[in-house]
Amino acid sequence: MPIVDSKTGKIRKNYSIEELEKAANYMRGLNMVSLCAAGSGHAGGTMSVMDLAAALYLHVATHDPKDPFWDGRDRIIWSTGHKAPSLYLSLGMAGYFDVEEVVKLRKLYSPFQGHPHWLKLPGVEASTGSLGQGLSIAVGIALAGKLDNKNYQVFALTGDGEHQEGQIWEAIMEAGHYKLDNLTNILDKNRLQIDGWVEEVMNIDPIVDKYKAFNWNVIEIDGHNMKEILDAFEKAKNFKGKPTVIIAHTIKGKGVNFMENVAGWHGKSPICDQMEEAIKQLGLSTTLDWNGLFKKADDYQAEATKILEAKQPKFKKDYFWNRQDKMKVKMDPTRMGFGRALNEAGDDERIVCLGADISGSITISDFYKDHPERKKRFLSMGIAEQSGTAVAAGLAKEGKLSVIGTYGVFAAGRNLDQLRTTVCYGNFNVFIAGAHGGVSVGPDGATHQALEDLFQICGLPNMHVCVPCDSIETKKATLYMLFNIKGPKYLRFAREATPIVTFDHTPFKFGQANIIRYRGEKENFVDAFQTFLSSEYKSEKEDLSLIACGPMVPEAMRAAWILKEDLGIESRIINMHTLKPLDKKTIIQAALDTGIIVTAEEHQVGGFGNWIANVCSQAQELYKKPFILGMIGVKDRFGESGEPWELVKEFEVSAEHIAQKAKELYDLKMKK
Ligand SMILES: Cc1ncc(C[n+]2csc(CCOP(=O)(O)OP(=O)(O)O)c2C)c(N)n1
Repeated sequence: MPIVDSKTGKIRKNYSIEELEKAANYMRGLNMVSLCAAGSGHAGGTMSVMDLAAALYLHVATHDPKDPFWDGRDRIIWSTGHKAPSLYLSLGMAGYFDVEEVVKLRKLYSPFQGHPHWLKLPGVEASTGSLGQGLSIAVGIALAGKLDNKNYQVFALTGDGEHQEGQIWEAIMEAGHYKLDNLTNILDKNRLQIDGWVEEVMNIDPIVDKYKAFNWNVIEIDGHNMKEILDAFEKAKNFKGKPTVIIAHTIKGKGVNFMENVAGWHGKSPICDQMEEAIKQLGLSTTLDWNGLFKKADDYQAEATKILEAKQPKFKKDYFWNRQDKMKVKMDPTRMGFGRALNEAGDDERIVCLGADISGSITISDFYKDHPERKKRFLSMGIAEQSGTAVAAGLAKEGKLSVIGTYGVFAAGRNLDQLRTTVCYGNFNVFIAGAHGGVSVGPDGATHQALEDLFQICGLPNMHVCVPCDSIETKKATLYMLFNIKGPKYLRFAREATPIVTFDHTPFKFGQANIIRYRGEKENFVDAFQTFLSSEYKSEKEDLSLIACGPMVPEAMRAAWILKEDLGIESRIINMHTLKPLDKKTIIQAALDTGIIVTAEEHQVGGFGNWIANVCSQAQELYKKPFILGMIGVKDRFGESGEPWELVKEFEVSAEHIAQKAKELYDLKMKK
């Protein structure tokens, strides 16, 4: 049954095969415009799945766009959350909202998050983005339907790369075991994932035999043939006693010749020329008003910027990065330092790197850049972070220097038990790279923003933790930890380009903080500061201390600039790159010397700050000394989509927020 009026049971709209084909094509065009307006997103997979999406939402599923929570509706779970735009376009076409609204995709405050969030957009059934979880949600909903004797059908959309996650197979086993014939899994088998062909990254075939062995009904179709799609859904609905998987053979990037079957288009959005060409190829040049849609997106962005800027702390001038004629800074993502170090050190035969299908973006593949002979020591694990982590432990046990890396959210959170029991309890020499720490991953949104990883990681006994401040320090930290730390080690770095605030000759001693002092404005930001190893620093009786890690160190330095130039306040900046073991002496000394500590982290507040507070509260030296501590961090809320620098402001972790907090505490000290 198609789209219905839940009150009367009447059909609101029924699409013929031709109309469905036309709708899918139009959705592909709007997808191109929305991705282009967003400046990021996933072109390949959204295009491969569009015919299936159109069929499901406009013809197959029973639902009422005017009553998104109608109990009689079929439930659809977009397990493969990065294909969010295809879901949004389907909902829009079905009538949940004006489909053109989707051009607000991935922008700050938008309901069209980089990955779907069901609490932001009615019609979305579950929040997804961490691959491999959606099919389990669908199993739960199907079980509830059985328990309550409800007639709804449950659909899940999954990817072939996603089938490398162990959890997918747990869900498949559960659905087979419980004979969930109210569940249909649509497998978008476009044969590509991020690192290349699924077959080469981590083969999932023979997938038909595997599903059959797990007690599923299997239907194979051409996922771009609308008649075959509709027939398959009809057969699935009528099949009793087993869940059904529709294995849809598709083409990644379908409809645009330069995107088709090209892995590089997985997580990329078209630039303007490419979008125009795509629209032409889709035959939509005269029907799709992309100029008007762009204006809509720009107007929305202008409004969001206005709201954001109105909330920011204000100072005498604009101290933001590179807004002045002086204090210029160069930017480079910290992740680059990790890649450079692996590239430099990679000849050491003991090093084995494990890929988790995002190898380029986290730079772990730089290990074999210009060194094809090292490829045999780069082992692709597919999208299977948990097993990969335990594999790394096995390699380490046999004397390898194993390095595994993925986004921090998955490296720390998804793998926590593997890290705890296998890596840390066993005290294995495993290097874990937690990439895209903080809000750095911007428009991808909450599911991909590592804001809790330090809570997860720092509490593990035997773990060593380092969060370097720029790409130069990241390289030093990688090399040091790789060769000199024997045991579990976690290096947190970021995706977005952040200021370079050190030199090759700047001291870096693992476990010992650096102290940085602002000396006055210079042409280059980095020259305006002097850096000391903490043991070589003599107190200058500063007014307060700012303790930061990672890319918050440059923010703390900028805060020191603001505090001095705007308010005449002197700050001691402490670059606490090593979180575990912590340089307690330097923290206590800062509290004694300045009486004020402000911690700054690009993380849920406390992941870093609580450790500093913990040291201070247990320091006998501080007994009877007046002392205040404030913390800057994300205030107990999930991340969201937006440009990284917008999010730094939105989540109140900018230099301006540090300076504001520092001033507040300074005023308190002065009152005493
Ligand atoms: C748990 C987890 N690990 C890694 C990622 C990053 N990631 C997003 S999409 C993707 C590849 C997905 O491949 P596939 O399922 O084949 O999707 P398609 O190629 O059809 O887009 C990866 C690794 C993620 N979102 N979740």
